[in-house]
Amino acid sequence: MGIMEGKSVLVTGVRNERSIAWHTALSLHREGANVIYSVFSEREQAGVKKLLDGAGITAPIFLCDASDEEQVAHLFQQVSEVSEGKLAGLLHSIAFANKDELGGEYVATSKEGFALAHVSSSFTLVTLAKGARELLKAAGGGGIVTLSYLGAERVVPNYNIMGVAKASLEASVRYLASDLGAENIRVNAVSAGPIRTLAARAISGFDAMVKEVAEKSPLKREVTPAEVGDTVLFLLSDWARGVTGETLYVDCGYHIMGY
Ligand code: IMJ
Repeated sequence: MGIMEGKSVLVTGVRNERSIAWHTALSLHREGANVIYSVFSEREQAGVKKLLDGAGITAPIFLCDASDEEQVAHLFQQVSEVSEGKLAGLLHSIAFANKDELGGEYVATSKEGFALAHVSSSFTLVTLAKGARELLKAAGGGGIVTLSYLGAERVVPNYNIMGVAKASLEASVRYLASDLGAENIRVNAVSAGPIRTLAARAISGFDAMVKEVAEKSPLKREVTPAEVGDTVLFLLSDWARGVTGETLYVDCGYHIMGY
């Protein structure tokens, strides 16, 4: 009997087989959850369908641009219909910034790029939490998890505007946890170590950086998306029923090191 047996969980942000969201979904399926997918584009919808077919799983895959509040309202109508009006969990795995602002000096960030990164990467958590609230309440409470990165707290070369947006996201986790706690809705972040996903593709010097982080980390290796997925599963599950407002690092211990 899996810990998520009979529970519905909405997973956003799957883009391909390397996505942290996909590995979280695999952990959730393994523990018996009914996973519902929300993706950004039709291309990703076809991609997730293929991944599910390959794994012998059938699940609903809805289309939604989470930065459009009307589309999010429509998404939760559809989610309600396939989940008997009850949701046990939500994974927010969504971020976007202008590619040309993920490099060079942070001081060059444009007003539009600043707003875009915050709306896409941080405000979407607020919109999804608002949309999921009634369904989570109907389930007697549940978990919301988002994904962050060390660049929220420390200066990481090239991360720039995304670091500032992730700082906003982590603060938002705490305010949402405070608002929703009385309804037994918990809100947490997982801060993953660097992983070669689409979100890290073509970032200059990324491969060398992943290697160096692995060497300096207590566990002396790279973190895997499956390890991040299992930690997200834990935070979504009743095993984490006493944990809210937290940012939990899954980075082979890298962030504890001083040098
Ligand atoms: C991204 C940029 C710069 C340095 C980076 C990253 N490091 C890591 C990432 C060190 C680990 C990946 N990451 C944690 C992200 O949050 C990535 C977000 C992102 C990536 C892109 C690339 C393509 C694009 N826009 C993006 N917006 C956000 O056009």
